[in-house]
Amino acid sequence: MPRFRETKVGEILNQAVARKKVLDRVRTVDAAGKWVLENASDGIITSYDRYLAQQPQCSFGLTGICCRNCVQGPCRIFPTGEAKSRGICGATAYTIVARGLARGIAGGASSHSDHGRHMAKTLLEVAEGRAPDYKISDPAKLRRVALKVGINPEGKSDRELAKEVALKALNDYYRFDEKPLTWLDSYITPGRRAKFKHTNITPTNLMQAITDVISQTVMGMDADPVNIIFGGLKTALADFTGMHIATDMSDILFGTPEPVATEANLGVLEEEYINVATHGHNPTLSDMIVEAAIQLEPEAIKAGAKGIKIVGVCCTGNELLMRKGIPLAANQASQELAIMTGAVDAMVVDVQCFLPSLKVLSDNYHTRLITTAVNAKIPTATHIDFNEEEALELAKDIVRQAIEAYKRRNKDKIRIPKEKTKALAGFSTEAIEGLLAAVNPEQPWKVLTDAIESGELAGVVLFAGCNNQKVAHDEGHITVAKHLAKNNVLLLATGCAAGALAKAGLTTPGAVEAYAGEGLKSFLKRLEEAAKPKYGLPLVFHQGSCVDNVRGFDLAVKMAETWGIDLPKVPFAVSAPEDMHEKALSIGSWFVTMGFPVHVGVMPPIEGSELVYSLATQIAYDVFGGSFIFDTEPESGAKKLVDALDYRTWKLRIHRAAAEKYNTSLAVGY
Ligand code: BF8
Ligand code: SF4
Repeated sequence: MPRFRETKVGEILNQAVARKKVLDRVRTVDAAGKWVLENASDGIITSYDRYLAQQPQCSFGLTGICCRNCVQGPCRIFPTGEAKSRGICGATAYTIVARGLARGIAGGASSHSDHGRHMAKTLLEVAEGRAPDYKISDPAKLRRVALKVGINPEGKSDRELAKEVALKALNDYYRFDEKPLTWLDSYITPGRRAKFKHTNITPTNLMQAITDVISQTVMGMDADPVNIIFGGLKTALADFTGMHIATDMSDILFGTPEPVATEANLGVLEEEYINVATHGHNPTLSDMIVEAAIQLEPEAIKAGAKGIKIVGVCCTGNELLMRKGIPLAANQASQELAIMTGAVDAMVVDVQCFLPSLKVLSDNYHTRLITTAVNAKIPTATHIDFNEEEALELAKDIVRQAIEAYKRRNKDKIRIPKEKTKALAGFSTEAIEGLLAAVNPEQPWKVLTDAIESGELAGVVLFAGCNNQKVAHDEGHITVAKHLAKNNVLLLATGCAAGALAKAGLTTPGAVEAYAGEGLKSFLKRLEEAAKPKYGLPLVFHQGSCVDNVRGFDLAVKMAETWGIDLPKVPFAVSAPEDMHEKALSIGSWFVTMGFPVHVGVMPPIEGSELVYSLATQIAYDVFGGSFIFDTEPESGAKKLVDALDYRTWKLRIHRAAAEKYNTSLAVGY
């Protein structure tokens, strides 16, 4: 039976103290960002200022005990007072907190699955000849994915196969046959499959998993917090599915990433060039912008510029960075600062994580803000309805808007910081396998698992997630990464975490020398000597955008398969030191159900219920083998991650010794 220990109030993080600390904090540790805020702000209000203006934030909202699920609300829960301790309908704190969390997961799952469906639809359009500007760039990946999801590629042309794969992916969204989702079932371990079946959280229809949890949490429905949270976890597994579809389709269309070298931070903007910032998540738009910029170079030169420079912001920036070596200008919290350099001629956004304030901000400059998605518009911004059938023409329209804006530049307002760093990216799980195979071609992943068993490495940690104004921009990511590197943890990163670490120079070989412990250094050196990678190996392996968290997951599965154990025993953990978006909630939740420790550096609104807090931190561990580690102090969060890895590695070693002694396989009795 799951253990439930009542938490003491004192054990729950003290929000009042945390809040006081964030008010006194520095805004950013990003050198270029700091420079812009100090030298180019001209009194312009940014999210850093708006965060302060919101203080103090409501403690009911902060702890999740405010409900607006019906029009009788808002209801707030007071710990004392008979009538006040329940909402008007009688919902208690644990019901309200659980509902809020489950709905947050549904928000994240909607975003990722929307993204995945768009990519699958694009692949279908390519296969049917309806998206002439795109192609199947990676037929080998297409065949790998086909085999993985149970499609026989034999004797089929790339387009025939692409159609079949795309339809099978889309089928995960719409079917009603009550079978587990293909893109979940094909990638998880047998142990996880059994666990999800046993706990009744296997989703069978991606869209339904999202609508089910919304229906489960409306007024007058489920009041049982455990049942609600399990509904949320089912939705989180649907999120995983949408993310894996997104990554697979993107690799097929645009290529599986291979290591590339480029630069990161606001210093990548160049005054003599027309700067186009691509921002959002969907590579179908940003990829075409790159192509349009190449074709329109003569028009840019005619306008007086040296050429067109494309830079990335947030996750679409990561997509371009890892596949095309396009420099990354900013992550989530520094997106406004990019415009404040006065050198961005157009910022083009697609979906997710762009700020509505960008328009007000860009009005202070010559910058043209262009929205492109039918479901993501900003009032008074230029809107160009992007679609894959006319992709290149529309991308050219967008780039031409940038050329026009360039002619209206105000030179007095251009203040570009010098700060930028070298950055390596493109470490897909396939690319990492290639590096390991240079050491051991027969059993590449054994190179990694042996290094962990021997104590050379402490384990693997994947950095995920966002920036959050509640903490100093990028500080959490950098602090945790340096601590883990010193403790010989192999580091992977995606999303804004990867952006933060890239801007801080941690995705370079130089950072290995500066920050890695002896074991990590020797491990990376061994790979380098065998594989001779063109750019060397970095301290942190940049794996891509947020949907690419599935790459880290796939890597953990490879480790589990090599050892012959299930995921909760693998020394692999996740850290989101600056979680912000509902997508981060959802990703964290599915990593927990997959059996991993997940460190979270900014408290989600669940402290209002000790029961839900305990579910996330204790019961999850009992049921799934993974759990949340909430810690708002980066150093202390990092220490807990190392402890969690050490515990798993220690157990592995003991069982290895026993297996050798009794000549059994590792997993027996374990
Ligand atoms: O999907 S890490 S702030 S940009 S949600 Fe958003 Fe968070 Fe950044 Fe990418 Ni992910
Ligand atoms: Fe209040 Fe219940 Fe309505 Fe929520 S659902 S707002 S707790 S009455």
